[in-house]
Amino acid sequence: MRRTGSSAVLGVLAAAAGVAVGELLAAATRPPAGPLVAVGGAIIDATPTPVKEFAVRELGTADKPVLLGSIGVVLVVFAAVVGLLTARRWWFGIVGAGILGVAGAGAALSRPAAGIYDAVPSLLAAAVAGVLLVGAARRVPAVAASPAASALGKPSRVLVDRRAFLQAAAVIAGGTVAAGGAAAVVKRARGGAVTASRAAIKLPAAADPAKPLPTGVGPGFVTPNAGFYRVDTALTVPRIDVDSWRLRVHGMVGREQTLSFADLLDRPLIERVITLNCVSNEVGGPYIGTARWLGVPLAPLLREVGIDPGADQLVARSAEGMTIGTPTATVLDGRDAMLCVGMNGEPLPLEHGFPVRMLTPGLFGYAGACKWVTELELTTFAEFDAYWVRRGWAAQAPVKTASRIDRPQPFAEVPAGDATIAGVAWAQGRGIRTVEVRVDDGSWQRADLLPTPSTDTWVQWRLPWKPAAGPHTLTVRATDDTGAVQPEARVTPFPSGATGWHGITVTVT
Ligand SMILES: Nc1nc2c(c(=O)[nH]1)N[C@H]1C(S)=C(S)[C@@H](COP(=O)(O)O)O[C@H]1N2
Ligand SMILES: [Mo]
Repeated sequence: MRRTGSSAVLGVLAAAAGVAVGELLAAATRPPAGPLVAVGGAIIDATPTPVKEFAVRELGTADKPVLLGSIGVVLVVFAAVVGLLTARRWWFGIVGAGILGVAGAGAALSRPAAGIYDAVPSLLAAAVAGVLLVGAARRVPAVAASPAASALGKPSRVLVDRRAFLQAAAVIAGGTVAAGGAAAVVKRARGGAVTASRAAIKLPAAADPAKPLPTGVGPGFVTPNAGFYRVDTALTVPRIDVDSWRLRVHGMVGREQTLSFADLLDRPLIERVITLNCVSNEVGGPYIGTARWLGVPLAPLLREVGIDPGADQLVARSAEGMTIGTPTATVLDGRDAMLCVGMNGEPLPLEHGFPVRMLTPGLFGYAGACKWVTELELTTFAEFDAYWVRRGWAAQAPVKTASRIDRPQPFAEVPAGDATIAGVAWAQGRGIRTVEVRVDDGSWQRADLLPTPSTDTWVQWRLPWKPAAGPHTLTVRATDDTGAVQPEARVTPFPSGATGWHGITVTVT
């Protein structure tokens, strides 16, 4: 059998075995230090903003599997080439594995909250891959050059013993499957423990509950947890043990304070229906949802620790190293900024920040809604740029007045007769005064607004429509309660949120 093919395969198998062992060690000790997750996280943090915007827009939540898959492809190609080279010079195997080890260890050490020990899984992965590859190359030596080829004067093909190759490949593949399987089992057990502790949580009733939704609220006003959009940089969902979770409140404060989950639940809780949306949402996009949130009001908690009057920024830090900066004045201005522990009647789902996330009504998520929060630091905007601000996004990020058509769907075929155009509009904090819809080049018609519990949520609207047959363009615009009309001019989500009217075309048949 030909040496090129066999040595490429041995290279890939050795790399896979190394990664599997590294992942196993990380899974059992420090999950974020796993070579794949560490490299993926480092790539996400280093990705230029336009590329990240593209990924969020085009891939949505598939961005993470796509990233991990791409890392896998690069690794396979690299390992195959190293395998080929090692068949010629054994030390190529050591150099190749070393490069991977340094890359993985560097990535792991660059992760927020990393300790020196986080380099170990990647270094172990490299050691295992290097030893296996060099060992396999020795056990599967070249046996002969293909005589037929040399007789014809072609460059000779080097052959290896098929049996020796299959044996070496089977041993490495078996080890990979065993280590990979064990890593999966350990990860699952850890995840299962967190899921179980979440399920065991009994959230207290709110001291200040949300009023029942006003009658006349339409279906879909509250977004179910399973359908709530998710946007974050976490390649794997952080799994936080609620018993050892702590929130440290520090920085420019009178008295630093550390709270446990039980401490939070001991405080009077509020419950509010609030709409959250993402600055990356395109006009008409899906990154918006409304939930009934249960949590601790933030303003009284901050007043207790004593805020230095100069501290104009509250920086929330999360377990996996996100930083989100919120103007202190915004948190204290009377709105329901809160530390959420519950979402729609259950503990926060893991994806939405379990056990605790921040929420600031009226601000885009990246400026007020840190998930998996573990630290609140009082500081200044002059002193510290939060994660997205460092990448060029606006430091001040109030939501923009916007509206969306949900019914009919774009390009739908609408039967002639009585139809309804419907959707949502939002301007959290300000409230929506009117929503208008235009059919083709007609005049703006006022839509009916359905009731809302407060100005912190979206507003559902609808407009009866008796369409004539043929294609039609529908456009919507909202006016908020300050009288400001949603701007027509289209701007991109970067750096402070998209603007522009949402328009769709439909065909009436
Ligand atoms: N820890 C952490 N918190 C985060 C983010 C993140 O990447 N990491 N993303 C923010 C952004 S950009 C948004 S829009 C909201 C989304 O919250 P959701 O995923 O619960 O809908 O979370 C915010 N909080
Ligand atoms: Mo966002």
